[in-house]
Amino acid sequence: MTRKGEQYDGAFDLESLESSLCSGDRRALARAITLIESKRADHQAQGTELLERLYPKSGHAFRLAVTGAPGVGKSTLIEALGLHLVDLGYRPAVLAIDPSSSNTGGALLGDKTRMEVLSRSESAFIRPSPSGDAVGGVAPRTREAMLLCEASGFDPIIVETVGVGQTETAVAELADSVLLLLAPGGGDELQGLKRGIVELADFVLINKADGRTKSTANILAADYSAALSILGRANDEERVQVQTCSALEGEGVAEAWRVIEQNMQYFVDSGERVMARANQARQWFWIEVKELLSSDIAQESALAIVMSELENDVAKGKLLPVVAARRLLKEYRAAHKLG
Ligand SMILES: Nc1nc2c(ncn2[C@@H]2O[C@H](COP(=O)(O)OP(=O)(O)OP(=O)(O)O)[C@@H](O)[C@H]2O)c(=O)[nH]1
Ligand SMILES: [Mg+2]
Repeated sequence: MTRKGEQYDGAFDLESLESSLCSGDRRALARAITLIESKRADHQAQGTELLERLYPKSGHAFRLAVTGAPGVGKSTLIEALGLHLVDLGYRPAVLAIDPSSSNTGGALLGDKTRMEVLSRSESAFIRPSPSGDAVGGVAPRTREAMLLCEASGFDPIIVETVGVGQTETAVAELADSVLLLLAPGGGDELQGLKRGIVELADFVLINKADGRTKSTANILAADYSAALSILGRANDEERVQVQTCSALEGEGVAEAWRVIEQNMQYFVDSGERVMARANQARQWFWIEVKELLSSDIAQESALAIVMSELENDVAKGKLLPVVAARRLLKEYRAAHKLG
């Protein structure tokens, strides 16, 4: 195959991709994210090379996670917030992690998630990421995508993720601040508290404070404020802020941003960002080590039979998962003569 053919076949010209990306070209950024998300070995190698080159140019944006139950209005809020940010002169990037795609492998995004008005803005970048089967609702390559957005000059980076179980923890590890969005009618109204959100969320926003749900939203906000002031953190500055908004009508969005922005400023001025980046990098390293190790073990053909036997025994309840895992690791070490 000719070199031209290889290019056509999907090889990327890294140098021109890098320079276009760094000049803020949204198409180049989208292509770079496609590259790092690709499962092709040659793309993965190129993707890693690109990330290594861009790593020194990343890390300076504010990383905000927006989490909450399905349908509370995360995408609607992010669109309203994004438009407000553009008005203020920011260049926001939105990475929307779509859980519905885990079975299909492709993003099945509704109109709202596409954030059509915001996506028309030259100053904004929106990218849906299929979450795949990643633990915690964070797409496997969300961290890399975030770095690419930063290198491309986008700031802040907003990550939309559905709050299910472990998500908040996974998201808190990658974001500087976590905004928990709630809405009336969620059934168990104080659900966020139960999931330990006091430790994880920096802001609580009660959405849909409009029309028929306005009064319930206000009651919910008062309940949360009261509960958080009892359960909350020791000093006032660190206490979780509770506000109401209507993402649909754009009410309360600027007010919410004002609080987030203050927090963001403090984050930089106090030197907390430097510490947060160090922690995030450390956590990321261990996540990668675990992923690499488990995929290495899973690909070990000599262990295929042992692995499926152990898995079956675990599924039948005959063997404790932790015992099975230890046994597998022992076999792996023996196969590699690791003592
Ligand atoms: N009344 C009212 N409806 C809203 C508001 N914000 C969002 N909605 C509606 O709530 C529904 C869900 O909104 P989305 O923004 O898609 O919610 P989401 O949290 O992103 O949903 P998922 O991504 O599926 O988890 C849509 O029909 C919105 O129009 C609001 O402030 N007020
Ligand atoms: Mg959404």
